[in-house]
Amino acid sequence: MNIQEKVEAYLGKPVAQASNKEIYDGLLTVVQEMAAEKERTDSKKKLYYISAEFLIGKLLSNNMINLGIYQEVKEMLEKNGKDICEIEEAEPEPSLGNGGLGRLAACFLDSIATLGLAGDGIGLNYHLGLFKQEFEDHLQKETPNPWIEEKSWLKKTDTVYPVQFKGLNVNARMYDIEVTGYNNKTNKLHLFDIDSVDESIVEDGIDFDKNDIEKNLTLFLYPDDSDEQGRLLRIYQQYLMVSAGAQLILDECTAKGSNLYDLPDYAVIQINDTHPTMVIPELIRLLMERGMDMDDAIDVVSRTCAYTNHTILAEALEKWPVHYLKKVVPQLMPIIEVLDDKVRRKYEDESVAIIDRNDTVHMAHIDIHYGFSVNGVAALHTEILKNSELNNFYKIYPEKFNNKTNGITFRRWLIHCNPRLTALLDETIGEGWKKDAAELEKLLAYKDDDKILDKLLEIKHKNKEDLCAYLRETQGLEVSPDTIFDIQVKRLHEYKRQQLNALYIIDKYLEIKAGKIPTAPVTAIFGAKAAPAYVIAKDIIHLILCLQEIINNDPEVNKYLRVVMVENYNVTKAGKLIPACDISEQISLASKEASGTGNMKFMLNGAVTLGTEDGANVEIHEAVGDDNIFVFGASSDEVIEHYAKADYIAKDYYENNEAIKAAIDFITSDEMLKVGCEENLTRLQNELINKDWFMTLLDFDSYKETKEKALAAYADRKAWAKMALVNIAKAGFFSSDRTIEEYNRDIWGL
Ligand code: B1N
Repeated sequence: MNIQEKVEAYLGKPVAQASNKEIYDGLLTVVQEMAAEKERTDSKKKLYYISAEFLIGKLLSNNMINLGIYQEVKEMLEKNGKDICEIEEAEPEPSLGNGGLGRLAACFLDSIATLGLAGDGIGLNYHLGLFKQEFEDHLQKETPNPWIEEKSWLKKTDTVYPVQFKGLNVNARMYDIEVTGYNNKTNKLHLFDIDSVDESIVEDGIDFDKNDIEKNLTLFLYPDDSDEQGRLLRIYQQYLMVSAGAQLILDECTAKGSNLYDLPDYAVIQINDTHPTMVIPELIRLLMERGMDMDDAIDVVSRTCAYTNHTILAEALEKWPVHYLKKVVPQLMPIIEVLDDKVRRKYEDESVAIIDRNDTVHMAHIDIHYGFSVNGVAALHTEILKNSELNNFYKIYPEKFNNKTNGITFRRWLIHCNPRLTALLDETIGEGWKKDAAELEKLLAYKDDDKILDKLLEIKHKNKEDLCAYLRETQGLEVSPDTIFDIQVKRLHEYKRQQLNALYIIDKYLEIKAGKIPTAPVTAIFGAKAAPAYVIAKDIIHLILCLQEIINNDPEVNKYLRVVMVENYNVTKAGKLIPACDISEQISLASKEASGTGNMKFMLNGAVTLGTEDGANVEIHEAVGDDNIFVFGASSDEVIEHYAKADYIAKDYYENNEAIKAAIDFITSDEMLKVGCEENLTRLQNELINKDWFMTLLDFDSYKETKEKALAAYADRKAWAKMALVNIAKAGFFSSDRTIEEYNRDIWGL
């Protein structure tokens, strides 16, 4: 049977007569069957990538690309009067992640399968995922995001593991999602869940009874943790994931013949940030339950687990009070105490202890002492870990530390999201780059080829037209593809400095009002969700939405400047925004963005970066050279020194810099208060003048100057196209296939 026949056998009617939703269900079934046929069975050692987040995005098209049937299906649909893009619309997006960390896990699963490695994901099946963002009165409102339908990629299995909390026993059931490799075998993403979870307890936005664990355990990803109940719930979630995951790992390894003393020959566990850290004491506990003595168990586990650090932000490094752990998972505390005791006996240094003097457990410290590898996610980040943040650990275990610069899967972030550019690459440099991303460099040979440069500009313009149509349909926003698309999309956080971009926009607005007409019209596009309890982040969203209202409705200004805040930014929207971008805003305070991966996606799609020397921007800068990137701002060394000396005073900048003062004053101007909310705007203004922990004002002048340069450079279309070409050609290093090859070579040994 060909694909059409298979789909029609499922539907019981011709494709031409079926609805988009029915066709989607039919294709899902066919793809699932094909994926299952390619399941891997032959490996002794397997990687388990354990993560609280897997931001996998919609799966239909990517699976079809990986299975090699995308083109065939697209043509079959066309023949039947259907459009594959409309079929894609019928698929709900699973929202099982916040941002980069979760998306990285998804890119890694794709690359692991593509490289033919045996590696499965372990995570949680959040019914309502991360909240859905809606804008109301220029404010973010959170609503549930149900994504699991009658027919879905989740396969319910009969695998169930008992998980014990204090005073509560639950059964963790495993659901599987097939992970297809590009022209290769299929791995699995295992998501655990409990049957008793009840979506009907959610009321009024995303509020629910935080005490009713049996009903709420896997409802949401990272429920509001601004109160103790929320934080306890997070521990419940983490333990459900690691306990069920650890039981699965031990069962699979024993089934393959492991006697458990040789566990490291059968399994390697990559711990994605500290959220799954309890897998270490839990494995030790389970091995002891199966008869191993404690020292052996600790040794076996320490040779099986490896840890990835994704941030140096203090507030993101998890620390749990002992009394929280005792309330939820008392069985782990005696083990954690022994782990701490061993560390204290060996090292005098209080700063490397696991349980500190305030009875707080430092999760990252467990990972570093009792794992065999510690990696950062970009060269600069790893250097900062070694030389400052984790220096005391680096001195003890220099051999454990290594860098693995992040990467992205080109299947999703080029082949699927930018078919026009994909076709141009295929025509000019062949298709080899799809398997070996380094081959993109062949494009450099066309650097002075006017025909290719024109084509690049034409593709970008068409992608911008598509985005304009999408913004019109989805949000009723009118923007012109003939303006410069300047895009900043990522989670909202003060260190990422969306507020710096917003201050620039105010400055520009005031200039235009004063009669200074810009050389080129710009559309400033944002997309960002703020954590529900992160007040200042939500205030920044409010500021941007107010600016959108004021600027877009001002006929004097909107010819030259428009602001777009995309609602509910997610993987699907990223796929539409990134191919249409001219300038990629990567403007975090140097030293704070561990890596960034959006920066890589934009580069790959021919955008030019405007960025600080932070995270992987540093490596992008090295790859493309000074002429093909716009770099500004204080260096990470300077920033680290400011923090050490505590000598950055925002107010000095406010008082001594006219442009800064005018922009900040505008936040609570009459115009703003007419559309916005005084409480939010005043709070944000105060924060910027009196605190500004992420040094927005420090970099304002240099940001403005460099951004003006970038906007001016855009006018020379040929020169700009050349910059785009170099960015695409040099993006090969940022393929997650390269990253995964390095993980395997240095850490996993599969
Ligand atoms: O991980 C990404 C990096 O590219 C980003 O630079 C980094 O910010 C991101 C607590 C996090 N670090 N830490 C988190 C996520 C959820 C949470 O509850 C921390 N996310 C990152 C991939 O390496």
